[in-house]
Amino acid sequence: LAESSGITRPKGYNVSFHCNPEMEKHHFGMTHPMKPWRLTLSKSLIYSYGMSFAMDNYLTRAATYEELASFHSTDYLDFLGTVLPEAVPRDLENQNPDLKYNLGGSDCPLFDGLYNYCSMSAGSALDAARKIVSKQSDIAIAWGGGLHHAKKAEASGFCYINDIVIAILELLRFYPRVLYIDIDVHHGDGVEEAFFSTDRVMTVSFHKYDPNNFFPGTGALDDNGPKSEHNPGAHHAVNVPLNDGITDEQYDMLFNNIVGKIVEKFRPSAIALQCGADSLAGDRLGRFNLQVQGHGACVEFCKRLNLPMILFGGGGYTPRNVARAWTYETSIAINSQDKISPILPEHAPWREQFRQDTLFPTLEQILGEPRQNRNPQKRLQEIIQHVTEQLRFVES
Ligand code: ZLS
Ligand code: CA
Ligand code: ZN
Repeated sequence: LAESSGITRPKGYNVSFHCNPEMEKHHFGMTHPMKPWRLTLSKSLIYSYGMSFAMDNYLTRAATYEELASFHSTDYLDFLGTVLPEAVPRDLENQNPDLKYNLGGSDCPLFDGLYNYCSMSAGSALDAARKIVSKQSDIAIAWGGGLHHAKKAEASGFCYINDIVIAILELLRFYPRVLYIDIDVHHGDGVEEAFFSTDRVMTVSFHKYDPNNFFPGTGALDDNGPKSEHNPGAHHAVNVPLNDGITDEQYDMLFNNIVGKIVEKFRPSAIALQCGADSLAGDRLGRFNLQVQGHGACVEFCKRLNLPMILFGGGGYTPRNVARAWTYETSIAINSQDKISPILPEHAPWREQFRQDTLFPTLEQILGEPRQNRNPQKRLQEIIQHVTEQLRFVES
C-alpha cells in the first residue's frame, strides 16, 4: 500500500500517531453532535492512504488518576469516576437537571464508560507529549484529544478532561516555553484559563465570537489575561474573534501574520496545535467557510517553524469533513501532502460516507450556497493591529 501510494517515511524526523479504537466505541447519545465514530472514519481514511507506514503507531493507554490530577481537582475526578449515567438529580419544582460539576446536562451527558473515554483521550495526549519530550517524535498526533473547554473542576462544551492542559504540563517539565494554538471554531477557554498566570505558555485562539449567541461567549480581542501588576501571564492570551463566513484566504493571512509575530516575540520551544475541524465549511455547529486546504495551511505553517509539535483533534461535527481534514493534516505532518491523491482511495471503507470522491470538495459541493462572509478586511486589519500592540508587552 505504502509503495503504491508513493508515501514514504519523512526524511530526518519522526511522526508518531496515538489512538485507541476503544475510544471510538463511546456514544454521547443519539442526537448529540459529538460522534466519537468520526475518529474511526478519519483513521480508516488515513490508513487507506497508506500513511501508517510512514509513522510510529501507538495504541494509547488510559491516563492514570494521578496523571489526570496533574490538572483536575480530585473531588471532580472522584465524582467523574463514580457517577452513574442514570444519577442526574432533578430540581423538584421545575424538573431542570440539578448539575454537579456541570455533568449530566445535554452538552456534557453522562454515558456508559465516560471515565474510560476521558482517560483514553488524556492518555493519547500524554503519550504524544512524552514522545516529544524524549525526542523520539518530532511531531506527535492525537486526533482523539483536543478537548479544550474542560476546567479544573468542571465539564464544559462536550469536554470533561482537558487533555491539552495535561499534555502541556508534561511539555513544561522540559521545555521553557510552549505556544498553544487553537483553530477550533470555538474559543479555547479551558486551556487559556489554565495558563492565565504563567508567562511560560502563550495561548492563541481563532474563533467565532458572539458573546450572546455562540458558545462559550468568551475570547474577545482585548481579553488577554488578567492584567494585575504581579501576573507574569498578563498579555499571554491572544484572542482572534471572527465572524461567520471567513474564507481560506483571509484566515491564512491572519494566521500567518499573527502566529508569525507571536513566534518571533515569544520564541516557543514547542507547539501544541488544536486542529478542531468544526471551523470547516459545512460543519453542523460551525459558521466558517474554511476548506480542507485552508485548515491544513495552518498545520503547514506551524510545521515549517521546525519546532517539536503535538497535533490535537478537537471539535468537528460533520464526520466526512473531519476525516478529510485530519487525513490531509496527517499527510502534511509526514510531508506527503504533494504525494497523496486528491481522489479518495478506491478501497477506503465507508467511501460512500464522503458523498464526493475528493479529499478537497469545493464550497459549492459542501454547501451549495456558501455562507455570507461577515469579516470585512478592515476588521481583520484592526485585529492584527491589536495583537501587534499586545505583543509589545511580551518580553522576548
Ligand atoms: O469546542 O451553546 C451551548 C450551550 C447551550 C445551548 C445548547 N443547549 C443544549 C445547552 C446550553 C448554551 N453549548 C454548545 C457547546 C459547544 C461545544 C463545542 C466543543 C468544541 O468543539 C470542542 C470539542 C453547543 N452548541 C451546540 C450544542 N451545544 C448542541 C447542539 C445539539 C444538541 C443535541 C444534543 C444536545 C441537545 C440536543 C445538543 C447540543
Ligand atoms: Ca479556537
Ligand atoms: Zn469546537
